[in-house]
Amino acid sequence: MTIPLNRMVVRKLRMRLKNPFKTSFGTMKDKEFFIIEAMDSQGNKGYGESVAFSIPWYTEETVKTTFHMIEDFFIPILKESVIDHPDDVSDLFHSIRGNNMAKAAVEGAIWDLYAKRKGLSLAEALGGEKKEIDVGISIGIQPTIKGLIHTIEQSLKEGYKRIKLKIKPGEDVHVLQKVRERFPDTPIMADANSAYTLGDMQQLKALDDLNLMMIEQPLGHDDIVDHAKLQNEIDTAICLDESIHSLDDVRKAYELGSCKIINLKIGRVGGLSEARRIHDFCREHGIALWCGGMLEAGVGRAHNIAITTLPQFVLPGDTAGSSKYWERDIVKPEVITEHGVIKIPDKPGIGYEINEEVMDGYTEWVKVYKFD
Ligand code: OSB
Ligand code: MG
Repeated sequence: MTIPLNRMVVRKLRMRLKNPFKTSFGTMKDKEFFIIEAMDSQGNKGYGESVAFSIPWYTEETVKTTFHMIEDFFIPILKESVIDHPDDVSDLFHSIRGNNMAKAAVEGAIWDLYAKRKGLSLAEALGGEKKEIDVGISIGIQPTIKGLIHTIEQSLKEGYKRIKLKIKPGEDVHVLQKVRERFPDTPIMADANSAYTLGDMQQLKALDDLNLMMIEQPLGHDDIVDHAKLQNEIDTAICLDESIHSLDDVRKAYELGSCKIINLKIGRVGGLSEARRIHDFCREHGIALWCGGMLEAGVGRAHNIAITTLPQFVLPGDTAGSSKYWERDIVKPEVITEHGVIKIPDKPGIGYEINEEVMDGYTEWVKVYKFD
């Protein structure tokens, strides 16, 4: 049945993170993003959230390119099209190269709208069956090792199922050795955000001795060849993040042996439909998946939670509760992690309401696009 789109709304928000988040590429204090609303002729509303950062240091997209793509390409395409199923959206956007995060923000709103129209939770609409999901925590680079160890202790007390530590050259082996001494058996992994090359083999081999669950994206953001060489040299599983933009990238990485694990981010792969296709491939080929995070507010967080209910998400993700990131989140109830577990909401769509009052407080501007 056709989804009769009546209008779309693009809302620009800016939220201050509770704590600045430091990675190998830089430190983030504020999150700027868009909430996309898709409304049908009955007044049902679906929501998506964009995840590109203000500066293109994770991938090439930015907050400004997101808006340019959505306003100048994706909304005009939708105005001229008939959509029967959210899977149609990624097909319609296929003629536009790249810009996956912009595509995903719009597609996500239509997935939520579709699920609400069907009276299904987004998790159910995607085919997910888990009633709760395990979550880990991603800890940014800390000023001192003592502070880092304290943060890890706190996180373990709160029940997070695994600890991910950001690393960069110079703040890697000696830090992780100290952490390992203090937490010999804790599931710990490291994320380098592309900060190394094969020339850093000595550090990479030293990391290999620390019994890490995995090393995430040690090498180039656009590389899968050197990662395959590295995976041949080390026992620790490599997990790819930045290099995976599509099912085709997953297939090639699998064929080359570039990784054993994939961090799936809905925005990076262009939306939930492609995420589901990747999930199915990984299930068939025994590649372990987990859902990464982009410091999302509640809407993006809800989408991550929904996709994680699919069965091949076998490792804890980075989607912690709202209170790790925000003084107040834009959804009600906020996303709550208890004992390292998030319970899947069973209401239609994303399963969280928009807290309009809170969202208005973070809104810089709103633009409405009528579909008549
Ligand atoms: O590489 O997974 C990453 C945050 C910003 C940019 C890139 C990454 C991250 C995280 C944190 O690791 C994920 C989260 O807690 O949302
Ligand atoms: Mg990463």
